[in-house]
Amino acid sequence: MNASSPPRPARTAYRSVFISDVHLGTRGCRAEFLADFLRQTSCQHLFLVGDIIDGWRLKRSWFWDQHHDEALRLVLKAARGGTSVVYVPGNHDEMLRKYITPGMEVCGVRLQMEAEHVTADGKRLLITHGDGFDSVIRHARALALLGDWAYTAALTLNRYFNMVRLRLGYSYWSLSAWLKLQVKEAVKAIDRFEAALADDAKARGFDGVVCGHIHHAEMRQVNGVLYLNDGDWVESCTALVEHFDGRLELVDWVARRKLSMLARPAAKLAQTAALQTMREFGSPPSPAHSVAVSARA
Ligand SMILES: [Mn+2]
Repeated sequence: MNASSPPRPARTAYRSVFISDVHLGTRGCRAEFLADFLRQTSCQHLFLVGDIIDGWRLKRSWFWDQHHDEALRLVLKAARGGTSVVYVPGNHDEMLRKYITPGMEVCGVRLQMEAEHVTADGKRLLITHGDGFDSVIRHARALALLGDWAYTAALTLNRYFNMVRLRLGYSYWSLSAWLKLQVKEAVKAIDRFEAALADDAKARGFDGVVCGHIHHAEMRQVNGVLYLNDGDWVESCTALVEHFDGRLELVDWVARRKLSMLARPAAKLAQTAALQTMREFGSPPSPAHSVAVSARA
């Protein structure tokens, strides 16, 4: 046994993998989990369903570390290794849309405005990011994602808020009732988004639609077609996969690998410390980061 190379974990092979809303280039991106997923997965078809790279327009908040490098490197490695990789841009990487020409390919990755995929059991799927149907959502998305914890926090806040209101002579105003209404509206907005995409796919003769954009993984029949949302790698870490018999499945990588969304990667913390040191003492970055950068190619 070679002591220098650790044992490779067995890879799970799928016919197809669909991921979107990775938002590489932002702090919110869980690139370390995506890299872990990509390392342990192999597929014939990889679809990048938009919002993969973010921050083009917001240079000031651009964030990139070795995990972001690694995730991108693994995608390109898959393309080199024979996986058919198709990149359908979303609204956060829409600058790519301007450059798309028919048959365009960059580093083995095909760029397309939309894509089509036929599953092993013959289902014809339309692949699109989904931001074209934004008008039915408006500002509801963020509220839909308002979890229980935020709700509890809001209730506590509401108590203090009303103490101040009463002191100033105003009447009691229920934040919780307002929030409940907003969440209800947000859920309705997601329904509208799903229906709009499903109806469009149906009208164009598809059996289903694969999308992202709303960071809400879902797999269900909507108005007679399959609505498949592959989720995101920011708020959850999910992918849509197709098995070799055409069966579709949503993979929750955090649940499957028993990871914690609250944990920040050690390497990232180490790098932050290194940058801090650099700023204070003018010393070079940590060797770990230099290796990641030089391996970029
Ligand atoms: Mn989007």
